[in-house]
Amino acid sequence: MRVNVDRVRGHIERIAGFTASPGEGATRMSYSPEYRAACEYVMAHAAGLGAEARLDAIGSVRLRLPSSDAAAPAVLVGSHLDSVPHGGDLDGVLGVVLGLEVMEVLVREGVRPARPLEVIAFVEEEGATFRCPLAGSQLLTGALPAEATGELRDESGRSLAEAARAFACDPARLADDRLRPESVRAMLEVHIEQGRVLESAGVPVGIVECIAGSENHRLRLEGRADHAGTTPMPLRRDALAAAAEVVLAAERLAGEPARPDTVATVGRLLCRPNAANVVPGAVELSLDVRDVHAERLDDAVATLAAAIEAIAERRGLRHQRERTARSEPVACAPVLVELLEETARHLGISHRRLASGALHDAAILTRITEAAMLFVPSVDGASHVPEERTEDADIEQGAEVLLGAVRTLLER
Ligand code: HGY
Ligand code: MN
Ligand code: MN
Ligand code: MN
Repeated sequence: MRVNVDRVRGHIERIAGFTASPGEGATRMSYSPEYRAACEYVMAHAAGLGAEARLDAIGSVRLRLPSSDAAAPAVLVGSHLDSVPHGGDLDGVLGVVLGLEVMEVLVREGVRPARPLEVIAFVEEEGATFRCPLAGSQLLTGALPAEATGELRDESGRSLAEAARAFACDPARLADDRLRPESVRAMLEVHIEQGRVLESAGVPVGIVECIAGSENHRLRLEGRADHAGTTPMPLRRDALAAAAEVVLAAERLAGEPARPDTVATVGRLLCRPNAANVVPGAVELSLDVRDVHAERLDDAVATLAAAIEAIAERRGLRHQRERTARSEPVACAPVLVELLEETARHLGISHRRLASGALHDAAILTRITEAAMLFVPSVDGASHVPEERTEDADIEQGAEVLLGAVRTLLER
């Protein structure tokens, strides 16, 4: 039996309706009412298929298809349901609904696999609430200690543990839900590419060889708020002017030819007091630096830190920089990369290898099991925006490769 792309598109459209910004993209923050609605939708569908469907200790969705050996290490298919603010309908959601679709095909075929198939939607993948990308998969694999649930806090100061408890989950039971090497056979994640490589190559399926690592920092620049009319320019300690130099320093550094895989972004900036006639006294900004090579990532962060120091010094500002997250660049499991290639070849589906500049839960799962990723093309490379789109034909081909690879892993 083949995947049913209309069923997949139906799931995507239903989940797209669970947003705090209707008509302006997907805004589905972890633990929000929209997030709950999306979780309940996929859990209800999986339960209808006869799968066990639940929220785990920290609010990730866990869908488990019964097998002839319930204790055997499971094949995981996962991604995420949380979004960035005003994001697209496919980022993360595609990987979850394709896991659900694979489950549905197997159930409709009457297959009782030799080992469990578990579909997971990891909570807080984007890090848009607690400023720590991949928080859910890091907590579930032990990449982050359980104590971090009490330390990660949102803008209101609420901890991830408090948010999970308010979501009727029990973070104290995290150990029971941990993903361990002995309980996992392999993990596959299907995701939109969010770039332009596949579209420009005219190839429907990407097989990811390596996933970039990243460092996230919170930088606070403190100068002096002053009257915008009476403060002479040479006497100012303008925190926003300094922040502007930092933004340009990050852009220049990452654009150096010697750093072909480095990217750096200042995506958030808070200015105080943020009034037109007051020289900005303090600015808080986010730094997101990435590379597929760990030593280059380290060098880029160190170079940028030195540039920030020099800017603050020259302008007489105080500054505090705090690292809020780090995920290491990883290689996907070669044996799974080959399995995905073999499956695509067998299906006659055109494919190519590529790197991922985006972070993914699969990168965290490489710590405890063989993990790999499939990409499908993003129209015009658009992602993290409402215009995010992928053609049905590409979704269908990616889903067929996933189904074929999962069938193999369930029986091996
Ligand atoms: O930021 C990322 O790379 C991913 O979308 N969380
Ligand atoms: Mn994303
Ligand atoms: Mn994603
Ligand atoms: Mn991902």
